[in-house]
Amino acid sequence: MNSTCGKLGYAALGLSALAAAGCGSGPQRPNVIIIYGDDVGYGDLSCNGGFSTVVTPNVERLAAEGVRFTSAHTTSSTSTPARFGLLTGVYPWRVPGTGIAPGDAAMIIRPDRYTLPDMMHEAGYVTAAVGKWHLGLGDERGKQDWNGHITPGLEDIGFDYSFIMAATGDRVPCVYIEDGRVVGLDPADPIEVSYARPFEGEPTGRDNPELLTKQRPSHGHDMAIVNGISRIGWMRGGRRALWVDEEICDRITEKAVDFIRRSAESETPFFLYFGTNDIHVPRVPNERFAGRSGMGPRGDAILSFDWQVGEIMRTLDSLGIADNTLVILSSDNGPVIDDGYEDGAVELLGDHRPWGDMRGGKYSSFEAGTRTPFVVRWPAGGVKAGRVSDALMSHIDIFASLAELVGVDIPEGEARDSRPALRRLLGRDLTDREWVVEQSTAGAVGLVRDGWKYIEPNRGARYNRSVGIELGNDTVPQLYDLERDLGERHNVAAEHPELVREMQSCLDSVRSE
Ligand code: NG6
Ligand code: CA
Repeated sequence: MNSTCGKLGYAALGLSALAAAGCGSGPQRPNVIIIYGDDVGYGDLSCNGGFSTVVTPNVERLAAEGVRFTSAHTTSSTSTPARFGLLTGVYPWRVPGTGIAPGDAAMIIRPDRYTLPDMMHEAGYVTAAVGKWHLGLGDERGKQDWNGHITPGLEDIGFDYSFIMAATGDRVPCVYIEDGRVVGLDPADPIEVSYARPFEGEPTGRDNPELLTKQRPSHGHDMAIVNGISRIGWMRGGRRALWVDEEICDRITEKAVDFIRRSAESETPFFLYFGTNDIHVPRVPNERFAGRSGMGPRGDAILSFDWQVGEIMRTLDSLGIADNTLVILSSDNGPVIDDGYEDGAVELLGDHRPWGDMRGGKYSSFEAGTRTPFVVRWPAGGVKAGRVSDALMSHIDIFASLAELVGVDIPEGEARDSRPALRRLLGRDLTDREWVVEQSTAGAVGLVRDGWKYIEPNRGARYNRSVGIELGNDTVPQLYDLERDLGERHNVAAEHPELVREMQSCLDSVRSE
Protein backbone atom coordinates (compact mmCIF):
# COMPACT_ATOMS: atom_id res chain seq x y z
CA MET A 1 0.00 0.00 0.00
CA ASN A 2 1.22 3.50 -0.74
CA SER A 3 1.89 5.51 2.35
CA THR A 4 0.44 8.72 0.91
CA CYS A 5 -2.69 9.51 -1.04
CA GLY A 6 -1.26 12.19 -3.30
CA LYS A 7 -2.63 13.11 -6.68
CA LEU A 8 -1.76 10.57 -9.31
CA GLY A 9 -1.51 12.60 -12.51
CA TYR A 10 -5.00 11.65 -13.62
CA ALA A 11 -5.29 14.50 -16.09
CA ALA A 12 -2.90 12.59 -18.32
CA LEU A 13 -5.34 9.70 -18.57
CA GLY A 14 -7.99 11.66 -20.51
CA LEU A 15 -8.22 10.57 -24.15
CA SER A 16 -6.34 7.32 -23.99
CA ALA A 17 -8.71 6.13 -21.27
CA LEU A 18 -11.58 7.07 -23.51
CA ALA A 19 -10.21 5.04 -26.40
CA ALA A 20 -9.51 2.16 -24.07
CA ALA A 21 -13.07 2.33 -22.82
CA GLY A 22 -14.07 1.14 -26.25
CA CYS A 23 -15.51 4.48 -27.15
CA GLY A 24 -14.10 4.60 -30.65
CA SER A 25 -11.87 7.36 -31.86
CA GLY A 26 -13.64 10.27 -30.25
CA PRO A 27 -16.20 11.06 -27.61
CA GLN A 28 -19.66 9.61 -28.01
CA ARG A 29 -22.78 11.35 -26.95
CA PRO A 30 -25.25 8.87 -25.54
CA ASN A 31 -28.17 10.24 -23.60
CA VAL A 32 -27.41 10.09 -19.91
CA ILE A 33 -29.94 9.48 -17.15
CA ILE A 34 -29.10 9.34 -13.48
CA ILE A 35 -31.90 7.77 -11.45
CA TYR A 36 -31.11 8.75 -7.88
CA GLY A 37 -33.26 6.90 -5.38
CA ASP A 38 -33.78 8.29 -1.91
CA ASP A 39 -32.75 6.12 1.06
CA VAL A 40 -32.87 2.97 -1.06
CA GLY A 41 -30.62 0.45 0.67
CA TYR A 42 -28.31 -1.99 -1.04
CA GLY A 43 -30.48 -4.88 0.15
CA ASP A 44 -33.75 -3.19 -0.85
CA LEU A 45 -33.34 -4.21 -4.47
CA SER A 46 -33.80 -7.84 -5.42
CA CYS A 47 -30.99 -7.69 -8.00
CA ASN A 48 -28.49 -7.42 -5.14
CA GLY A 49 -29.00 -10.90 -3.81
CA GLY A 50 -31.15 -12.54 -1.22
CA PHE A 51 -31.68 -9.62 1.12
CA SER A 52 -34.94 -8.37 -0.28
CA THR A 53 -38.35 -9.92 0.19
CA VAL A 54 -39.70 -7.44 -2.35
CA VAL A 55 -39.12 -8.15 -6.02
CA THR A 56 -38.01 -5.20 -8.14
CA PRO A 57 -38.22 -6.53 -11.71
CA ASN A 58 -37.44 -3.31 -13.52
CA VAL A 59 -34.21 -2.78 -11.64
CA GLU A 60 -33.48 -6.46 -12.19
CA ARG A 61 -33.84 -5.93 -15.90
CA LEU A 62 -31.47 -2.98 -15.76
CA ALA A 63 -28.92 -5.10 -13.91
CA ALA A 64 -29.37 -8.07 -16.24
CA GLU A 65 -28.71 -5.81 -19.21
CA GLY A 66 -25.90 -3.89 -17.60
CA VAL A 67 -23.35 -3.94 -14.85
CA ARG A 68 -24.22 -4.11 -11.19
CA PHE A 69 -21.74 -2.87 -8.58
CA THR A 70 -21.31 -4.31 -5.13
CA SER A 71 -18.98 -1.68 -3.70
CA ALA A 72 -20.13 1.69 -4.97
CA HIS A 73 -20.28 4.52 -2.46
CA THR A 74 -22.07 7.80 -2.28
CA THR A 75 -19.96 10.54 -0.69
CA SER A 76 -22.20 10.85 2.36
CA SER A 77 -24.85 9.01 4.30
CA THR A 78 -27.52 11.72 3.90
CA SER A 79 -29.13 13.40 0.95
CA THR A 80 -27.94 17.00 0.68
CA PRO A 81 -24.21 16.27 0.91
CA ALA A 82 -24.51 13.18 -1.29
CA ARG A 83 -26.26 15.19 -4.00
CA PHE A 84 -23.81 18.04 -3.62
CA GLY A 85 -20.93 15.62 -4.18
CA LEU A 86 -22.57 14.04 -7.20
CA LEU A 87 -23.44 17.29 -8.95
CA THR A 88 -20.25 19.23 -8.15
CA GLY A 89 -17.50 16.62 -7.97
CA VAL A 90 -16.38 18.23 -4.71
CA TYR A 91 -16.48 16.43 -1.36
CA PRO A 92 -19.25 18.08 0.62
CA TRP A 93 -17.17 18.03 3.80
CA ARG A 94 -14.91 20.61 2.16
CA VAL A 95 -17.80 23.05 1.84
CA PRO A 96 -19.60 24.49 4.86
CA GLY A 97 -23.39 24.41 4.77
CA THR A 98 -23.79 21.12 2.91
CA GLY A 99 -25.54 19.25 5.75
CA ILE A 100 -29.21 18.16 5.58
CA ALA A 101 -30.92 21.26 4.20
CA PRO A 102 -34.11 22.78 5.59
CA GLY A 103 -36.84 23.39 3.02
CA ASP A 104 -36.13 27.11 2.89
CA ALA A 105 -32.35 26.80 2.46
CA ALA A 106 -30.63 29.08 -0.03
CA MET A 107 -28.92 27.53 -3.06
CA ILE A 108 -26.15 25.36 -1.70
CA ILE A 109 -24.54 24.95 -5.10
CA ARG A 110 -23.79 28.57 -5.89
CA PRO A 111 -24.25 29.72 -9.50
CA ASP A 112 -20.54 30.39 -9.98
CA ARG A 113 -19.68 26.75 -9.38
CA TYR A 114 -19.08 24.48 -12.38
CA THR A 115 -21.56 21.63 -12.16
CA LEU A 116 -22.24 18.31 -13.79
CA PRO A 117 -25.13 19.78 -15.81
CA ASP A 118 -22.89 22.73 -16.81
CA MET A 119 -20.41 20.22 -18.14
CA MET A 120 -23.05 18.23 -20.03
CA HIS A 121 -24.38 21.47 -21.41
CA GLU A 122 -20.96 22.37 -22.67
CA ALA A 123 -20.93 19.05 -24.51
CA GLY A 124 -24.13 20.06 -26.32
CA TYR A 125 -26.64 18.27 -24.13
CA VAL A 126 -30.02 19.52 -23.11
CA THR A 127 -30.24 19.07 -19.35
CA ALA A 128 -32.99 18.57 -16.78
CA ALA A 129 -33.53 17.88 -13.10
CA VAL A 130 -36.79 16.22 -12.12
CA GLY A 131 -37.93 15.13 -8.68
CA LYS A 132 -36.32 15.57 -5.31
CA TRP A 133 -33.93 18.50 -5.11
CA HIS A 134 -32.88 19.21 -1.50
CA LEU A 135 -30.03 21.55 -2.40
CA GLY A 136 -31.67 24.87 -1.63
CA LEU A 137 -33.11 27.63 -3.79
CA GLY A 138 -32.68 31.39 -3.99
CA ASP A 139 -30.03 33.64 -2.58
CA GLU A 140 -30.85 33.81 1.06
CA ARG A 141 -32.37 31.40 3.49
CA GLY A 142 -36.06 32.05 4.13
CA LYS A 143 -36.15 34.95 1.65
CA GLN A 144 -37.36 33.08 -1.42
CA ASP A 145 -40.27 34.52 -3.34
CA TRP A 146 -42.41 31.38 -3.35
CA ASN A 147 -45.13 33.31 -5.14
CA GLY A 148 -42.98 34.62 -7.95
CA HIS A 149 -39.80 33.56 -9.67
CA ILE A 150 -37.57 31.70 -7.21
CA THR A 151 -34.12 32.76 -8.24
CA PRO A 152 -31.28 31.90 -8.47
CA GLY A 153 -32.43 28.43 -9.31
CA LEU A 154 -31.53 25.36 -11.24
CA GLU A 155 -31.25 27.28 -14.51
CA ASP A 156 -28.30 29.08 -12.96
CA ILE A 157 -26.36 25.89 -12.36
CA GLY A 158 -26.76 24.27 -15.73
CA PHE A 159 -30.26 22.78 -15.89
CA ASP A 160 -32.30 23.84 -18.93
CA TYR A 161 -35.45 22.43 -17.40
CA SER A 162 -36.49 21.56 -13.89
CA PHE A 163 -39.54 20.17 -12.15
CA ILE A 164 -38.69 19.64 -8.53
CA MET A 165 -39.74 19.24 -4.95
CA ALA A 166 -37.76 21.94 -3.15
CA ALA A 167 -36.41 19.66 -0.44
CA THR A 168 -37.91 16.34 0.69
CA GLY A 169 -41.37 14.86 1.02
CA ASP A 170 -41.33 15.55 4.74
CA ARG A 171 -40.38 19.22 4.47
CA VAL A 172 -42.43 22.26 3.49
CA PRO A 173 -43.14 23.77 1.03
CA CYS A 174 -45.12 20.78 -0.25
CA VAL A 175 -45.41 21.98 -3.83
CA TYR A 176 -43.79 21.32 -7.17
CA ILE A 177 -41.58 23.98 -8.68
CA GLU A 178 -41.22 24.05 -12.45
CA ASP A 179 -38.53 26.27 -13.91
CA GLY A 180 -38.45 28.36 -10.76
CA ARG A 181 -42.19 28.82 -10.26
CA VAL A 182 -44.61 26.98 -8.01
CA VAL A 183 -46.94 24.90 -10.17
CA GLY A 184 -50.66 25.57 -9.99
CA LEU A 185 -50.46 28.44 -7.54
CA ASP A 186 -53.56 30.57 -7.09
CA PRO A 187 -52.38 34.18 -6.76
CA ALA A 188 -55.33 34.82 -4.45
CA ASP A 189 -53.94 32.26 -2.01
CA PRO A 190 -50.22 32.97 -1.69
CA ILE A 191 -47.81 30.60 0.02
CA GLU A 192 -45.94 31.44 3.15
CA VAL A 193 -43.13 29.28 4.48
CA SER A 194 -41.35 29.47 7.79
CA TYR A 195 -38.79 27.38 9.59
CA ALA A 196 -38.69 29.83 12.48
CA ARG A 197 -42.24 29.79 13.86
CA PRO A 198 -45.72 28.43 13.28
CA PHE A 199 -48.35 30.55 11.59
CA GLU A 200 -50.98 31.87 13.92
CA GLY A 201 -54.18 29.87 13.68
CA GLU A 202 -52.79 27.12 11.41
CA PRO A 203 -53.08 23.59 12.78
CA THR A 204 -49.93 21.63 13.47
CA GLY A 205 -49.19 17.97 13.99
CA ARG A 206 -48.24 18.71 17.55
CA ASP A 207 -51.41 20.57 18.54
CA ASN A 208 -53.90 18.85 16.26
CA PRO A 209 -53.08 15.16 16.07
CA GLU A 210 -56.76 14.52 15.29
CA LEU A 211 -56.12 16.02 11.85
CA LEU A 212 -53.44 13.46 10.99
CA THR A 213 -55.58 11.22 8.85
CA LYS A 214 -52.83 9.53 6.86
CA GLN A 215 -49.74 9.18 8.99
CA ARG A 216 -48.58 10.20 12.41
CA PRO A 217 -45.03 11.10 13.27
CA SER A 218 -42.96 8.74 15.39
CA HIS A 219 -40.43 11.48 16.06
CA GLY A 220 -40.16 15.06 14.82
CA HIS A 221 -42.35 15.90 11.82
CA ASP A 222 -45.03 17.58 13.94
CA MET A 223 -45.34 20.96 12.27
CA ALA A 224 -47.44 21.95 9.22
CA ILE A 225 -50.15 19.50 8.21
CA VAL A 226 -50.45 18.81 4.50
CA ASN A 227 -52.59 16.00 3.09
CA GLY A 228 -53.27 14.64 6.57
CA ILE A 229 -49.56 14.31 7.34
CA SER A 230 -47.52 16.64 9.49
CA ARG A 231 -44.12 17.77 8.21
CA ILE A 232 -40.94 19.60 9.08
CA GLY A 233 -41.43 23.37 8.88
CA TRP A 234 -44.55 25.50 8.69
CA MET A 235 -46.45 26.75 5.72
CA ARG A 236 -49.81 28.20 4.90
CA GLY A 237 -51.71 29.10 1.77
CA GLY A 238 -51.00 27.79 -1.70
CA ARG A 239 -53.72 25.20 -1.20
CA ARG A 240 -54.33 24.57 -4.89
CA ALA A 241 -50.63 23.92 -5.45
CA LEU A 242 -50.08 21.39 -2.68
CA TRP A 243 -48.85 18.02 -3.81
CA VAL A 244 -50.76 14.85 -3.08
CA ASP A 245 -48.22 12.38 -1.73
CA GLU A 246 -49.87 9.41 -3.41
CA GLU A 247 -49.37 11.08 -6.78
CA ILE A 248 -45.78 12.21 -6.51
CA CYS A 249 -44.36 9.18 -8.30
CA ASP A 250 -46.73 9.72 -11.22
CA ARG A 251 -46.22 13.47 -11.45
CA ILE A 252 -42.45 13.40 -11.51
CA THR A 253 -42.30 10.37 -13.79
CA GLU A 254 -44.63 12.07 -16.24
CA LYS A 255 -42.34 15.10 -16.30
CA ALA A 256 -39.23 12.97 -16.76
CA VAL A 257 -40.91 11.07 -19.58
CA ASP A 258 -42.04 14.33 -21.26
CA PHE A 259 -38.51 15.65 -21.11
CA ILE A 260 -37.13 12.47 -22.65
CA ARG A 261 -39.70 12.61 -25.44
CA ARG A 262 -39.10 16.27 -26.21
CA SER A 263 -35.34 15.76 -26.29
CA ALA A 264 -35.63 12.69 -28.50
CA GLU A 265 -37.82 14.62 -30.93
CA SER A 266 -35.32 17.42 -31.16
CA GLU A 267 -32.56 14.86 -31.67
CA THR A 268 -30.42 16.57 -29.07
CA PRO A 269 -28.64 14.31 -26.62
CA PHE A 270 -30.04 14.79 -23.15
CA PHE A 271 -28.91 14.58 -19.57
CA LEU A 272 -31.60 13.83 -17.01
CA TYR A 273 -31.07 13.88 -13.28
CA PHE A 274 -34.11 12.10 -11.91
CA GLY A 275 -34.38 12.15 -8.10
CA THR A 276 -37.21 9.94 -6.92
CA ASN A 277 -39.21 10.78 -3.83
CA ASP A 278 -39.32 7.06 -3.07
CA ILE A 279 -38.45 5.62 -0.66
CA HIS A 280 -38.07 8.63 1.64
CA VAL A 281 -40.60 9.36 4.38
CA PRO A 282 -43.45 10.00 4.45
CA ARG A 283 -44.02 6.82 2.50
CA VAL A 284 -47.48 7.20 1.05
CA PRO A 285 -47.59 4.95 -1.97
CA ASN A 286 -50.01 5.26 -4.83
CA GLU A 287 -53.01 2.94 -4.62
CA ARG A 288 -51.41 0.82 -7.34
CA PHE A 289 -48.72 -0.15 -4.84
CA ALA A 290 -50.48 0.21 -1.49
CA GLY A 291 -50.50 -3.14 0.27
CA ARG A 292 -48.74 -4.91 -2.59
CA SER A 293 -45.39 -5.61 -0.97
CA GLY A 294 -46.76 -7.15 2.21
CA MET A 295 -44.21 -5.01 4.01
CA GLY A 296 -46.26 -1.87 4.50
CA PRO A 297 -45.62 1.53 2.96
CA ARG A 298 -41.83 1.15 2.96
CA GLY A 299 -42.01 -1.99 0.85
CA ASP A 300 -44.73 -0.46 -1.32
CA ALA A 301 -42.47 2.56 -1.89
CA ILE A 302 -39.78 0.18 -3.15
CA LEU A 303 -42.30 -1.11 -5.70
CA SER A 304 -43.12 2.45 -6.64
CA PHE A 305 -39.43 3.18 -7.10
CA ASP A 306 -39.09 0.15 -9.33
CA TRP A 307 -42.15 1.17 -11.34
CA GLN A 308 -40.54 4.53 -12.08
CA VAL A 309 -37.43 2.80 -13.35
CA GLY A 310 -39.70 0.70 -15.57
CA GLU A 311 -41.50 3.76 -16.94
CA ILE A 312 -38.23 5.42 -17.87
CA MET A 313 -37.04 2.26 -19.60
CA ARG A 314 -40.35 1.77 -21.39
CA THR A 315 -40.12 5.32 -22.70
CA LEU A 316 -36.60 4.78 -23.97
CA ASP A 317 -37.66 1.51 -25.60
CA SER A 318 -40.66 3.06 -27.28
CA LEU A 319 -38.51 5.85 -28.68
CA GLY A 320 -35.89 3.40 -29.87
CA ILE A 321 -33.19 5.07 -27.81
CA ALA A 322 -32.70 2.56 -24.99
CA ASP A 323 -29.49 1.18 -26.47
CA ASN A 324 -27.72 4.46 -26.70
CA THR A 325 -28.80 5.85 -23.37
CA LEU A 326 -26.43 5.49 -20.46
CA VAL A 327 -28.56 4.84 -17.39
CA ILE A 328 -26.99 5.08 -13.95
CA LEU A 329 -29.18 3.95 -11.06
CA SER A 330 -28.24 4.51 -7.46
CA SER A 331 -29.38 5.97 -4.15
CA ASP A 332 -28.27 9.06 -2.25
CA ASN A 333 -27.62 7.18 0.99
CA GLY A 334 -28.28 3.99 2.86
CA PRO A 335 -31.53 2.69 4.30
CA VAL A 336 -33.54 3.67 7.35
CA ILE A 337 -36.61 1.90 8.68
CA ASP A 338 -38.26 4.35 11.07
CA ASP A 339 -37.33 7.80 9.79
CA GLY A 340 -39.98 9.64 11.72
CA TYR A 341 -43.44 8.31 10.84
CA GLU A 342 -45.53 5.48 12.22
CA ASP A 343 -45.83 3.63 8.94
CA GLY A 344 -45.35 0.07 10.16
CA ALA A 345 -41.92 -0.21 8.57
CA VAL A 346 -40.33 -1.66 11.71
CA GLU A 347 -43.17 -4.03 12.50
CA LEU A 348 -43.54 -5.34 8.95
CA LEU A 349 -39.89 -5.66 7.99
CA GLY A 350 -39.84 -9.43 8.46
CA ASP A 351 -36.80 -11.06 6.84
CA HIS A 352 -36.11 -8.14 4.54
CA ARG A 353 -32.61 -6.75 5.10
CA PRO A 354 -32.20 -3.32 3.52
CA TRP A 355 -28.60 -3.04 4.69
CA GLY A 356 -27.59 -6.41 3.25
CA ASP A 357 -24.67 -7.85 5.21
CA MET A 358 -23.46 -4.44 6.28
CA ARG A 359 -23.71 -2.54 9.52
CA GLY A 360 -25.37 0.84 10.10
CA GLY A 361 -27.62 2.61 7.63
CA LYS A 362 -28.56 6.15 6.70
CA TYR A 363 -26.64 8.74 8.80
CA SER A 364 -23.94 6.20 9.65
CA SER A 365 -20.18 5.93 9.17
CA PHE A 366 -20.58 2.19 8.84
CA GLU A 367 -20.73 0.70 5.36
CA ALA A 368 -24.51 0.58 4.99
CA GLY A 369 -24.51 4.38 5.20
CA THR A 370 -22.80 4.97 1.90
CA ARG A 371 -22.51 1.66 0.06
CA THR A 372 -25.52 1.97 -2.20
CA PRO A 373 -27.15 0.05 -5.02
CA PHE A 374 -25.43 0.95 -8.28
CA VAL A 375 -26.34 -0.25 -11.75
CA VAL A 376 -25.13 1.03 -15.12
CA ARG A 377 -26.73 0.14 -18.44
CA TRP A 378 -25.54 1.23 -21.89
CA PRO A 379 -25.61 -1.54 -24.49
CA ALA A 380 -24.40 0.63 -27.38
CA GLY A 381 -21.42 1.70 -25.32
CA GLY A 382 -20.32 -1.87 -24.84
CA VAL A 383 -21.49 -2.29 -21.27
CA LYS A 384 -21.68 -6.04 -20.89
CA ALA A 385 -25.02 -7.50 -19.95
CA GLY A 386 -25.19 -9.26 -16.62
CA ARG A 387 -21.78 -8.19 -15.40
CA VAL A 388 -21.08 -7.77 -11.71
CA SER A 389 -18.31 -5.44 -10.62
CA ASP A 390 -16.85 -5.61 -7.15
CA ALA A 391 -14.66 -2.61 -7.91
CA LEU A 392 -14.49 -0.03 -5.15
CA MET A 393 -15.90 3.14 -6.58
CA SER A 394 -17.49 6.44 -5.63
CA HIS A 395 -20.27 8.64 -6.90
CA ILE A 396 -17.73 11.47 -6.73
CA ASP A 397 -16.17 10.13 -9.96
CA ILE A 398 -19.37 10.22 -12.02
CA PHE A 399 -18.73 13.86 -12.93
CA ALA A 400 -15.22 13.42 -14.37
CA SER A 401 -16.12 10.06 -15.91
CA LEU A 402 -18.98 11.63 -17.83
CA ALA A 403 -16.68 14.50 -18.85
CA GLU A 404 -14.35 11.86 -20.20
CA LEU A 405 -17.26 10.25 -22.03
CA VAL A 406 -18.48 13.41 -23.73
CA GLY A 407 -15.01 14.88 -24.27
CA VAL A 408 -15.16 17.98 -22.10
CA ASP A 409 -12.12 19.31 -20.29
CA ILE A 410 -13.20 20.29 -16.81
CA PRO A 411 -11.92 23.81 -16.05
CA GLU A 412 -8.94 23.94 -13.73
CA GLY A 413 -9.94 23.86 -10.08
CA GLU A 414 -13.52 22.67 -10.69
CA ALA A 415 -14.90 19.25 -9.71
CA ARG A 416 -11.58 18.88 -7.95
CA ASP A 417 -12.33 15.61 -6.19
CA SER A 418 -13.77 13.83 -9.20
CA ARG A 419 -11.48 11.54 -11.16
CA PRO A 420 -12.16 10.20 -14.60
CA ALA A 421 -12.89 6.51 -14.30
CA LEU A 422 -15.11 5.82 -17.28
CA ARG A 423 -13.87 2.29 -17.77
CA ARG A 424 -14.68 1.46 -14.17
CA LEU A 425 -18.10 3.12 -14.46
CA LEU A 426 -18.86 1.03 -17.53
CA GLY A 427 -17.76 -2.16 -15.81
CA ARG A 428 -14.72 -2.69 -18.02
CA ASP A 429 -12.10 -1.94 -15.45
CA LEU A 430 -12.81 -4.13 -12.45
CA THR A 431 -10.02 -2.73 -10.30
CA ASP A 432 -10.62 -0.63 -7.22
CA ARG A 433 -10.38 3.11 -6.93
CA GLU A 434 -7.32 3.74 -4.74
CA TRP A 435 -9.52 4.74 -1.87
CA VAL A 436 -12.98 6.01 -1.14
CA VAL A 437 -13.90 8.59 1.49
CA GLU A 438 -17.22 8.23 3.31
CA GLN A 439 -18.91 10.90 5.38
CA SER A 440 -21.54 10.42 8.09
CA THR A 441 -24.04 12.94 9.44
CA ALA A 442 -21.80 13.68 12.38
CA GLY A 443 -19.31 14.98 9.83
CA ALA A 444 -17.09 12.03 10.69
CA VAL A 445 -15.07 10.74 7.80
CA GLY A 446 -14.02 7.22 6.99
CA LEU A 447 -11.74 5.73 4.38
CA VAL A 448 -11.89 2.46 2.49
CA ARG A 449 -8.64 1.31 0.99
CA ASP A 450 -7.20 -2.05 0.01
CA GLY A 451 -10.04 -3.88 1.70
CA TRP A 452 -9.67 -1.99 4.97
CA LYS A 453 -12.07 0.46 6.45
CA TYR A 454 -10.92 3.20 8.75
CA ILE A 455 -13.16 5.55 10.73
CA GLU A 456 -11.50 8.59 12.21
CA PRO A 457 -11.98 9.13 15.93
CA ASN A 458 -14.79 11.60 16.44
CA ARG A 459 -17.27 12.80 19.04
CA GLY A 460 -20.45 11.95 17.18
CA ALA A 461 -23.13 9.87 18.91
CA ARG A 462 -22.75 6.12 18.62
CA TYR A 463 -26.38 5.39 18.20
CA ASN A 464 -29.44 7.23 17.00
CA ARG A 465 -32.22 5.85 19.12
CA SER A 466 -35.07 7.45 17.18
CA VAL A 467 -34.12 5.72 13.96
CA GLY A 468 -32.44 2.71 15.58
CA ILE A 469 -29.21 3.04 13.62
CA GLU A 470 -25.64 2.52 14.78
CA LEU A 471 -23.80 5.60 13.63
CA GLY A 472 -20.31 4.16 13.70
CA ASN A 473 -18.82 7.01 15.67
CA ASP A 474 -16.24 6.46 18.36
CA THR A 475 -13.61 8.54 20.09
CA VAL A 476 -11.00 5.89 19.32
CA PRO A 477 -9.77 4.97 15.84
CA GLN A 478 -11.69 2.13 14.19
CA LEU A 479 -10.24 -0.25 11.66
CA TYR A 480 -12.13 -3.10 10.02
CA ASP A 481 -11.00 -5.80 7.65
CA LEU A 482 -13.86 -5.58 5.18
CA GLU A 483 -12.85 -8.70 3.31
CA ARG A 484 -13.35 -10.82 6.40
CA ASP A 485 -15.63 -8.57 8.34
CA LEU A 486 -17.94 -6.65 6.04
CA GLY A 487 -20.27 -6.21 9.01
CA GLU A 488 -17.60 -4.14 10.83
CA ARG A 489 -17.90 -6.12 14.04
CA HIS A 490 -14.26 -6.37 15.05
CA ASN A 491 -12.30 -3.21 15.48
CA VAL A 492 -8.71 -4.29 14.84
CA ALA A 493 -7.13 -0.84 15.10
CA ALA A 494 -5.11 -1.86 18.16
CA GLU A 495 -3.54 -4.75 16.25
CA HIS A 496 -2.52 -2.62 13.26
CA PRO A 497 -1.18 0.69 14.55
CA GLU A 498 0.93 1.24 11.45
CA LEU A 499 -2.04 0.76 9.14
CA VAL A 500 -4.11 3.13 11.26
CA ARG A 501 -1.38 5.77 10.89
CA GLU A 502 -1.29 5.24 7.12
CA MET A 503 -5.04 5.47 6.76
CA GLN A 504 -5.12 8.63 8.86
CA SER A 505 -2.30 10.17 6.87
CA CYS A 506 -4.11 9.27 3.67
CA LEU A 507 -7.23 11.03 4.95
CA ASP A 508 -5.15 14.01 6.03
CA SER A 509 -3.59 14.31 2.63
CA VAL A 510 -6.96 14.07 0.85
CA ARG A 511 -8.20 16.77 3.16
CA SER A 512 -5.32 19.12 2.53
CA GLU A 513 -5.35 18.59 -1.24
C1 NG6 B 1 -33.87 14.21 9.39
C2 NG6 B 1 -35.34 13.88 9.46
C3 NG6 B 1 -35.60 12.69 8.59
C4 NG6 B 1 -35.12 12.98 7.17
C5 NG6 B 1 -33.68 13.41 7.19
C6 NG6 B 1 -33.17 13.82 5.85
C7 NG6 B 1 -36.36 14.40 11.65
C8 NG6 B 1 -36.65 13.93 13.04
N1 NG6 B 1 -35.72 13.55 10.85
O1 NG6 B 1 -33.58 15.30 10.16
O2 NG6 B 1 -36.94 12.35 8.60
O3 NG6 B 1 -35.91 13.98 6.60
O4 NG6 B 1 -33.51 14.49 8.05
O5 NG6 B 1 -33.20 12.75 4.98
O6 NG6 B 1 -36.71 15.51 11.30
S1 NG6 B 1 -32.42 12.88 3.65
O7 NG6 B 1 -32.50 11.55 3.04
O8 NG6 B 1 -33.10 13.85 2.86
O9 NG6 B 1 -31.05 13.22 3.97
CA1 CA C 1 -31.79 10.31 1.29
